Amino acid sequence: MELETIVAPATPKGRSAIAGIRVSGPQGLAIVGRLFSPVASGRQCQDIPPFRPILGRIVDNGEIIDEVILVYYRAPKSYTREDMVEIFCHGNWIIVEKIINCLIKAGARLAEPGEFTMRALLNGRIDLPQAQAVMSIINATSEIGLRVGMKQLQGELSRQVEAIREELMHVLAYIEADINFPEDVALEVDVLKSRLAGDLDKLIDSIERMISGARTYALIEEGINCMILGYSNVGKSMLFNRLLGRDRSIVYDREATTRDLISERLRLKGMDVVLWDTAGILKDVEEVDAIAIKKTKEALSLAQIVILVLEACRKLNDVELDLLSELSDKDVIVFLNKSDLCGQVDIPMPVKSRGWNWIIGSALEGKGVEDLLELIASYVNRFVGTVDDLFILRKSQIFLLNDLKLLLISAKELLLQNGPAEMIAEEIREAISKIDKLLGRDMDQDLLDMVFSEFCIGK
Ligand SMILES: Nc1nc2c(ncn2[C@@H]2O[C@H](COP(=O)(O)OP(=O)(O)O)[C@@H](O)[C@H]2O)c(=O)[nH]1
Ligand SMILES: [Mg+2]
Repeated sequence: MELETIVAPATPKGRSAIAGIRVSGPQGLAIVGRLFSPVASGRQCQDIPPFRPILGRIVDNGEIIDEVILVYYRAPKSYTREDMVEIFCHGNWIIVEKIINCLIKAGARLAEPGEFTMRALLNGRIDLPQAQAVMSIINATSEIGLRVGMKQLQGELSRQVEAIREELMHVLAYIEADINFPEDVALEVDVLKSRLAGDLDKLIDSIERMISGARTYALIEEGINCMILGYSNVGKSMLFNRLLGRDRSIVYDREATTRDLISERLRLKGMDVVLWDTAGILKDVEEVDAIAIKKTKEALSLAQIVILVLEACRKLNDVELDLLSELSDKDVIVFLNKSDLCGQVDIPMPVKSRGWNWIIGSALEGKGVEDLLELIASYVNRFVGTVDDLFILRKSQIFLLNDLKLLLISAKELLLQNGPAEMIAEEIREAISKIDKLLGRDMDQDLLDMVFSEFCIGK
């Protein structure tokens, strides 16, 4: 069966100078040829030269729909490696829809989301990590996100995964060659085994690095969570409003004013941070206030950065001391608020001893707020790391990497415990098949569907 020719808008719905429409498939040029008439006289659509912009008209039943520029990309030198045509018309959605409808009448089919990129993958021009990079480049919300996308599009992740695959093939070759390690444990075999185990260890390390880099990347795209926490009435909501630069959360001189978790996005040096205002932590409260505090504590596990608000002019109370110890594994910035109320501010001992950064300020007067924003930005940067540490993978692929890691751990243990070579080889073969899935070689349709369902149409 011949592959269908697909069509889709390549630019977003709306008004613009120019809009793009893409056609891909073996019948691409023929289908477009039924509507397109080049302005240069005497030229037939069939002999349109490739890779050159051609001015012409899209005509349907004698009616001129638009004047357009058309570019024909001859297979395999196109985005999909198929014959492709791109039509650039005036950027009015009515025109775009009309042209697409005409192309459908002429024999094309409307593309599914991501179908062009899927074809590029199926035709071997890119692999799965590169296809995902394409989507990330379109969707990135941060400078670093874009750079990671570009790195992955150049094949960086694929190269690293490929290197792991090669290494595993190497290990497999050794194990298969000597499928029965001799019973009279020769010294050489032991040396070989521990060397192979060492190799596996290194691979496990690099897989862990990828998993954590992919998790961090996902967080960057979702927005890094920064949670304001503290006792009641210390000025959390006022500080929250100050950081946002607008009056979002209610500030009131009474306990438990804030009950729901309130979150807002804050753009900080090119990164999205999600800032959370929370209910004040109190002891021995009931009903709705107890629920509010429970919610706050549950949300705490999602926070990458915590801003602990304390009152600059009074000693820590028991609740605050407890809270401090609950935060021991968090990245904490302490904001000593209401410093306008006293002359001298003493930094509480437990804050000093934890080595946390602190800022003396006043939400009321706006003092220390700029410093706090700077500090949050530097925490975000530290959390993000560098472009080299980040990878774009979907959850299902992170699961694949995790399976891969477990297989290698099990292979390593079998190796060290003199397990049967067939079993070790089997684990490694299984691991290699996971890698092929990850690279999109194994064409696991479920995985492909999941990845491409998130694409926009026309890509
Ligand atoms: N003097 C002074 N009062 C403040 C400051 N920040 C907040 N307040 C007051 O403290 C009270 C509680 O503030 P709020 O933001 O609702 O505290 P929350 O319960 O921690 O959210 C309000 O009356 C605020 O006006 C500050 O920096 N200085
Ligand atoms: Mg509040």
